[in-house]
Amino acid sequence: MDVEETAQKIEDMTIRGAGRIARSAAQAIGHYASNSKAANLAEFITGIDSSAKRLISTRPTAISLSNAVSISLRGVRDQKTLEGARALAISNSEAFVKKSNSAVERIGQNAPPLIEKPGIAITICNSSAAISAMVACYKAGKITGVFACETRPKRQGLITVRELAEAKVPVTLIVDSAMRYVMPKVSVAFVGTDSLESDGSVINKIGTHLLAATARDYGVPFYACAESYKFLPASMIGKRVEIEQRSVREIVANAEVPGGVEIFNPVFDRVPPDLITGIITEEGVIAPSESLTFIGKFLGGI
Ligand code: RI2
Repeated sequence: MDVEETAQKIEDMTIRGAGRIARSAAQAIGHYASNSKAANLAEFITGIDSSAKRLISTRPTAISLSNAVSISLRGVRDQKTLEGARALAISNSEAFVKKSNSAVERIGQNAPPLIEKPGIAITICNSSAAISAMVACYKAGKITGVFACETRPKRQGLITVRELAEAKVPVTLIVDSAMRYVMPKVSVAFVGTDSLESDGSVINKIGTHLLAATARDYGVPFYACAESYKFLPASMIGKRVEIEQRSVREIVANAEVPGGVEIFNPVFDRVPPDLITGIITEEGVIAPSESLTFIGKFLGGI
């Protein structure tokens, strides 16, 4: 799929989920590199730079997107020939997609040993990394089922229940505001991650902070599942992840509220590190306080 089509599909959320967005962006860079009709290296670099800019502009919160683009462009500008630059962009983007897919699988493998006493899990939104963890835990006999929050306004919880049911994991759909009601029955929370900051804060779908605070109130361990490329390297120098606000039409249709009523639709929130038991990455499980060291070790050069 070319850059513009990919960008539009990310914007309208036909392509969604931080990992999927990242893989699609990397593939779009690969597509540009394979199909570019640039006459020389300079033209190729100009084109790939504007492709990168277009892709990164689509959604601000998922740092996986800009990291995927940076990783796909690694070393490309230093190439001396057009063909060298083309080949490197293609191989970088292919390697990113491969690594990303295997990261999701490895996150799943890292989850079951964390659970001592089998019980019910809870999740919010739809995360391929959290699903991987929950399916692996179920197969290992470490969870007996899942409460899936509906996740207003886009209701990605419906995708989660479908995916868990397909994997034969018993799942119960709840509205978001029922999370506290069911929490006494819950043993563990697994959520996905859009981005992470160096202090160990996790940015994920709106409602995730509420879920983490509720889990803490009931002594339920709270795990964020995150591929290593979801950390924001610039957070080491104080940059914070921007929280995306989307159209209010995702919440209500035009005629549903009187004119003059303001509607606010922030789609992510930030979970502070003290509410997070652990971050499950493909490189192992870390405490939020280890995030800074983790970024230095695995994201050097972005
Ligand atoms: P994976 C999603 O964002 C959700 O917030 C989900 O938890 C997160 O991406 C990570 O998903 P959105 O695109 O990368 O639905 O684990 O706004 O699939």
